[in-house]
Amino acid sequence: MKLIGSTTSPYVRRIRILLDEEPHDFVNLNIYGEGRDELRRSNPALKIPMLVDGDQEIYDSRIIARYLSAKQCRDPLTWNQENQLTLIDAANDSAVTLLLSERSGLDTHADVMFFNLQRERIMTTLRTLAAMVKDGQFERWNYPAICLYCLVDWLDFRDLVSFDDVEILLSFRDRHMDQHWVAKTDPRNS
Ligand SMILES: N[C@@H](CCC(=O)N[C@@H](CS)C(=O)NCC(=O)O)C(=O)O
Repeated sequence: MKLIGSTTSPYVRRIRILLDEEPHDFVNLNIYGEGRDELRRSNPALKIPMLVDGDQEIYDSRIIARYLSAKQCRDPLTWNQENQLTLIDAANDSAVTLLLSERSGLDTHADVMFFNLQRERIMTTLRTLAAMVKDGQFERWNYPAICLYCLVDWLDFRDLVSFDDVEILLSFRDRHMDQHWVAKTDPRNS
């Protein structure tokens, strides 16, 4: 198996943590620089992660996780867990949009509809996820918990949001940060 991604992407990190000790090659691409040609050859959606398993290519972290789960004969996620992933992805997608806008020289703090919508979505989803953590819904270290970890740690790493209202998310992150593959995939060490 080959995982194509980068060491800084939160979507790639979830799959690296999920793969754990499963034998695989990891291809670390700079998708906005010298790795872009390889990305173009690998995935027409021009996004990471993607997985190659023999002749089978799989795009998108959510589908990769489903593929690995089916391969390992694990139970599918419940509908509530699927909803958790949707919230995590909504916040993550909006945060990636803000980061790319910043890197394009745009003022993401400007009072304009597009940025207001992204910031509003990030905070409504983070507040809901914080309430779920408080309610004990992320007690088990499973795929949704891994995704939440990667989101929170990446938002903190990129300094994209204030955690003032949702500090419990940082406590959740801190409880898991020493696990072997979590520590090994810390984007700060890449
Ligand atoms: N839904 C996708 C999102 C993946 C994604 O947005 N990855 C980012 C890197 S963090 C990316 O490839 N961005 C490229 C772009 O937006 O041009 C997934 O879960 O895999």
